[in-house]
Amino acid sequence: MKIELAIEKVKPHLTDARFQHTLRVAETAVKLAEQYKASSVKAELAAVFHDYAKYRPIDELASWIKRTSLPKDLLEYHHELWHGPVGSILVEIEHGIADREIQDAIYYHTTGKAYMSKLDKIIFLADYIEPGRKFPGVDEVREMAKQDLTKACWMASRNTIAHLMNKNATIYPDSFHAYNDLTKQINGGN
Ligand code: DGI
Ligand code: FE
Ligand code: FE
Repeated sequence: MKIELAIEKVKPHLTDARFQHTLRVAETAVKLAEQYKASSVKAELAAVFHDYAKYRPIDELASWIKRTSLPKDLLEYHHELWHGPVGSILVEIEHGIADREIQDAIYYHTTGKAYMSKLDKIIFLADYIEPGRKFPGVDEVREMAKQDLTKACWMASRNTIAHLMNKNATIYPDSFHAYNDLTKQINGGN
């Protein structure tokens, strides 16, 4: 799908603020793809659709999880975690985007996972460091993103888990799997 059409398809599903965020994630993802030699075409398309399902009603998201092969344990965790996995399915059903790499990057953009591909890392990181984000510590991650994709993802994963733990939130297993795997990748250790 051409990027202009993708943007047109996504816009009505998002608030204006979320649409602006999406455009910034796309711009950031393209830069990271160029820098780290991934497909900027796939990065841009995945970024444009990454929050596609964000504003579906909670019961519709739950219904997609129940009716498809998505893991049922998602239902035991916060509904914020559902828009990535459901979005990865809806882009295919509603827009014919049947590209596993793009769909995985959409699927895992919130939590990450073990063994993230380069495209998974780019979307995960772009969502975290896009210029509108103001998380504590984000500038450090932005700096690291210029040097080392994996280390920057590790910092984003660590910051997100630490933030969630400070709020006494539950953490989805994939978030821990991402952190553990990225830690091994940067340390080579355990
Ligand atoms: O959709 P966005 O707001 O652009 O960003 P996102 O998809 O990365 O994150 C949505 C929210 O999900 C954000 O507030 C952080 C939160 N989150 C990420 N991992 C976990 C999580 N929330 C819980 N409860 N558990 C997690 O493992
Ligand atoms: Fe999201
Ligand atoms: Fe996002």
